[in-house]
Amino acid sequence: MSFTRRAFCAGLAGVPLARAAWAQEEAPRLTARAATVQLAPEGYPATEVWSYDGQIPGPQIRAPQGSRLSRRLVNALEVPTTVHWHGIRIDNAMDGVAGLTQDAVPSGGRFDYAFDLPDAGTFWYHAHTNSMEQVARGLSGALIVEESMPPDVDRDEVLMLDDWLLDPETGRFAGDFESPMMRSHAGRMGNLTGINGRYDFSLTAQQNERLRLRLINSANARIFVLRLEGMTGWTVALDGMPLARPEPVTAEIVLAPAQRVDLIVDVTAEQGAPAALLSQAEDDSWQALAEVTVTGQNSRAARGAPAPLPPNPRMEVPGVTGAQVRAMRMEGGAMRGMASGRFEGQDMNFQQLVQRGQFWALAGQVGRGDAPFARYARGETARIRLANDTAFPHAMHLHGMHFRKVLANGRQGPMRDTLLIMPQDSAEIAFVADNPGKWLLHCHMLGHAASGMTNWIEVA
Ligand SMILES: [Cu+2]
Repeated sequence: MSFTRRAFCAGLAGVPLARAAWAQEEAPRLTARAATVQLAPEGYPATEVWSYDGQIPGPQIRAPQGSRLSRRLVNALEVPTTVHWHGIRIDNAMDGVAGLTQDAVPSGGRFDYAFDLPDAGTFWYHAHTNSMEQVARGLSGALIVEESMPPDVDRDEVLMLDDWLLDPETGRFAGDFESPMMRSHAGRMGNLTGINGRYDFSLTAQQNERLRLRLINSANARIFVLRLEGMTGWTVALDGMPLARPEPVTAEIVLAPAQRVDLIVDVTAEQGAPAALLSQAEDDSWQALAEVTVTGQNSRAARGAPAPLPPNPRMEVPGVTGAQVRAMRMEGGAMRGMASGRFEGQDMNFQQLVQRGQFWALAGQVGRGDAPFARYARGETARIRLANDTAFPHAMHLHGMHFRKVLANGRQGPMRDTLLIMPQDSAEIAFVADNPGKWLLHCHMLGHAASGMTNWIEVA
């Protein structure tokens, strides 16, 4: 199954936003509903998606740091759903995890989300009820929390990277969302990649223009490996959290599912010269994921390295040396399997687990158990050693708090909420358990999360 790239008229179809209906509401609505969207190239059938407000991706939400965000989720789908506000250090009751922090919102129901935004940065929101299927069908959008003093850039562009597994004959989502093959291997990979709902997303820019590019990987399982062409850039934030100092982009940018990277890039290409965000394809060739058409020259001369973004509050992780290290072994999946795991309160061997559609375990626990992996006193420094004993990479995401990787010599990596751990690799993460509640720690390859790679912690 593949798509051919066809000539077509460029430009995003204007999607009207109904605003008048909101006027009387306490909070603006975010409606989860079916819609028909042209994801495949023109000439192929349109796709029935599950969307927020009829758009793929959902509406871009922007709010100032320190403000309170409220949205009334209206569930116009035929299935229950919830919204998770990924990366926000949020009030636990607003985290959107069905069965842990709230009941799923039934079809026809609604739920009022309202929470503070302590951190500026690039975040996103997505379904967290049967997320394997619901995110794949389109239920995600960008959530941008703006600094009070934004960096000196000419433009701020949000790029939601995604892939879709579509049947070219019908335009429908292809394959079985429960597919054991996908769940036990790398996950559900699309046959069409794109940005902001377009397989042929493009930008126009001038030479010397300075852009802030907020990249969000909203794919179910795809790790994007990216390069800049005709642009030089710096990484200024990861998963929304500013780096202490911008780092020049000198190598590939690896963006695992759910991860974000904020880049500040200068367009160096002259008019007519190639410029693009390139993505490495399965055959290792480099394809333009976003073409940048350079039209003329910006009047401003090329600038030096950008200043760091202002830090967010509570970015230090003290007390790592004395903190108890808890081991979380990641195991299972095709080619490795595992001896046994605990599923729904029972110890089972791998064959019994496979019969139940389960393939993975975190610390011996298959799927979310009744007891948390660990309980932390509020304010305690937590330290978890994640060891990947599987044949696949996993993007481990912690809800409610951000962590730092513990490096050699007492150093710490950048603060983030999702960490890619390669096969046979391990990583230690540390964080201050300062946000009370029940928080998931799970793989963001969503098929893995649905088939065992979900655990949780509790902060009292
Ligand atoms: Cu995984």
